[in-house]
Amino acid sequence: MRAWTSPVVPRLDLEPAGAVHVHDTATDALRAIEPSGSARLYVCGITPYDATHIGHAATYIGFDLLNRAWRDAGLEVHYVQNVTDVDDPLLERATATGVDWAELAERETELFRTDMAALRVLAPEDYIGAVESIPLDVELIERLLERGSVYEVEGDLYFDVHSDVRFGGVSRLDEAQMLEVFAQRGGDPDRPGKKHPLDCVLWQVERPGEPAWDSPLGRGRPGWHIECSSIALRYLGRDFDVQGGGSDLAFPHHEMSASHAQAAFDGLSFAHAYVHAGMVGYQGEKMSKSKGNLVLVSRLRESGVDPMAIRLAILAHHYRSDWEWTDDDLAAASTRLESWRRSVERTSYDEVVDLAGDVRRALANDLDAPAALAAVDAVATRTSCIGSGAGSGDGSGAGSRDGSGAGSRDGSSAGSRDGSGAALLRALLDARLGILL
Ligand code: 5CA
Ligand code: ZN
Repeated sequence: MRAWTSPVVPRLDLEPAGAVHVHDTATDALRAIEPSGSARLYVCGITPYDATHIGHAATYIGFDLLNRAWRDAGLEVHYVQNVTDVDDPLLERATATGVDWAELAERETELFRTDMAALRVLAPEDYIGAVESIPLDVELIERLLERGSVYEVEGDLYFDVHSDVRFGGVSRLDEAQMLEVFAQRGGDPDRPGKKHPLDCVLWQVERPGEPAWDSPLGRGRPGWHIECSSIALRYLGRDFDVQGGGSDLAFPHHEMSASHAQAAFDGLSFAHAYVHAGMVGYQGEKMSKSKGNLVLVSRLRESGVDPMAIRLAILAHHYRSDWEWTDDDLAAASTRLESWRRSVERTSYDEVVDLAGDVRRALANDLDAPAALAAVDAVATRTSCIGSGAGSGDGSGAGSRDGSGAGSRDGSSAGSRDGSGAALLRALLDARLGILL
């Protein structure tokens, strides 16, 4: 599947940055992620039945910080993201609105691409749809069948969660907690005929009125979790660096995806670390397509909001915290963006070199964007005081939106050790925070 056009990341004319530490749900600890060779990142993509909301954007911007941090450390990054372009909620929405499910998926995926490009999120190298990866699912399910991890209930194929001795190791929930969450997130704990309530569907036989594909497993369609196991294994290989998504995916989705892969291959760890973004709420509840309490990125853009203000509003919250979107977030971000744009021409090169150290340290410490923003604010405040005191102009040159000062076409940053830090500052904010001044 086609991804979106990735923005060019300026190379910083500085020593490469150090290792990044991120919180791993499986060990509940900060871990240094030091990939060997190229860094391998998988982030669960959208189910395209409605438009991108601020919660989605926050999750993808959170992982974009990791992608950018790795690149700044001199690593090549292989980033894979899926699109769940066939699944129950998508089919239900299509039926309810009388739209063809495939058209709905394509329309919302295209809108997502436009939103991601506007927010300057780096595109994945491989953007893979659930439908196009069905043959990979079938191959993995056949392997699980050979290993005795699969059984049948009225034609549907189920995964025996206890065939993976490490089941439970990603989310660290106990069985009672798992059971509660499983039912809320698409599971069917009470279906008669299952060996264990937590066992999940791998392949379901064709249902009337639903799309289905021919396969050696019979005509049907895959379950949800196998999609991310098979795509990650095929495109990133075993024991890749980070499996990411929102915290609502830790259980059952990431637990099941990891277990499918681990049951299929002896001694395999699916991912090295499992990283989860917090949930964004709105009007007192988790922002979600099913509840309909959405603030849509596309609608904000249509109303003339600068996408950089949306990105900055999101970056003001730590990726791991749960928070609630309000109009104040956007107002504060717009003020901040203006202040940065006013002060950029007034910064000295040495000042930006120091700032780069602070920004990189903040982001290396579990992607602490709020601390990075505070460091930029401190420089902006200082320079605007100096600037107005010295009468050095109104900073109108700082607002140039073409990014021409941020880096040369080949992506390397310009900078003059004896003078202005404007070019390096633009390049720093662009490369590390995805903010184009
Ligand atoms: N297609 C599956 C993953 S394989 C899926 O969960 N799709 S989704 O459209 O429901 O969510 C896409 C991503 O946004 C997931 O990583 C999810 O965890 C995240 N997400 C959903 N709602 C929120 C929210 N309110 N706040 C933060 N992240 C969210
Ligand atoms: Zn997924």
